[in-house]
Amino acid sequence: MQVVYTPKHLLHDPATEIEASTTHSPFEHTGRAETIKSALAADSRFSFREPTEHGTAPIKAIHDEGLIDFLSVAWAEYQTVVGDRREVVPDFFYRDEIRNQMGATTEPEAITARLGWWCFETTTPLTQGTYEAARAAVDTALTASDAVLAGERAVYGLCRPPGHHATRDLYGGYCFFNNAAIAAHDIVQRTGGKVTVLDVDYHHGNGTQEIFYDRDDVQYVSLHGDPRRAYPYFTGHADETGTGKGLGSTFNVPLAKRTADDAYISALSTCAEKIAAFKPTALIVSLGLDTFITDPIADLAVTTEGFARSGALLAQLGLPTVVLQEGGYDVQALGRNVHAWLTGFGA
Ligand code: OKP
Ligand code: ZN
Repeated sequence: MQVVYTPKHLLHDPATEIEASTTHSPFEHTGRAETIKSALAADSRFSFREPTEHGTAPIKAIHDEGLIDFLSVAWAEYQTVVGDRREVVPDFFYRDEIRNQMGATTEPEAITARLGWWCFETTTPLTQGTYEAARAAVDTALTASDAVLAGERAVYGLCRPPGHHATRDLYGGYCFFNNAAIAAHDIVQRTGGKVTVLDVDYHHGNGTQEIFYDRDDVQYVSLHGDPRRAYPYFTGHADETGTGKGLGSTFNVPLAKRTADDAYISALSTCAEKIAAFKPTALIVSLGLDTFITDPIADLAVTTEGFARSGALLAQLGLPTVVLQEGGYDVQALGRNVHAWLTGFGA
């Protein structure tokens, strides 16, 4: 199996994360992608290639151009206004209710205000090289989908930073650009066929869901920790099924705490049936390994064997498949778990 990887992810390198009412070292760090790379490089069934540059047009097809412009200048502009900061985090999040009775507003001018305009939470710092790393993650996803459109059965894009929490207009949840959504839309544009994004990360992919919520050419299927207890809290409930012509093209399966292999595989089989019924021409998997039994920020109980079974089950769909890296924070086990999933699929 081809693996698309670039060391440019190292350019996104925050030292701290503001989460759970404290500041600590980030769960989403450079070592994650490096350990996955090493685990796959040790198996000759995987061959590595670098992403090619795809420019901003495929990103503009999914995200507000203002978000791209902001991310390209934000870190540097903040330094000139606030002073030397290794990482940049908003201290004021814009919410419509702040202007109740006063009418809508537009993007403000001050960099400190723009941060809170484009970002939705505190755990996603901007660093000096964040924009370049996020652009490279998009190129990684698009290069993987290029290879699948050129005839590869399945290709793995080692995207970092991840993407599935980024909405059309907002970044957050360790995500800046929605790598999977950008690749899905690109495949639809180029083939005229339908695409499914299957999101198996522990966290609901609120961004991917929002981007495709009213569309009938991209199906979004997700199984994740129930948002009644799990981040991102406000999306991912079973009754969210799409809107307008997209009604029925979103399918959410919230999972109970400590869900283990057998129950997980059974839920995944239900998802596979939904995918088969949609009849997509290609499948994108948002692959998060934070459903793992010892993941430090999640509470499911899937094992390495469960990941191998997941890959094998999805391979049975027989679809051209682009697998894109999202979360997974037990770094001791992460390489082994990605390897198990991909070899289960059939590396
Ligand atoms: C990104 B991905 C709650 C922790 C939430 C942010 C999680 C972002 C996950 N105490 N922190 O979906 O793996
Ligand atoms: Zn996650």
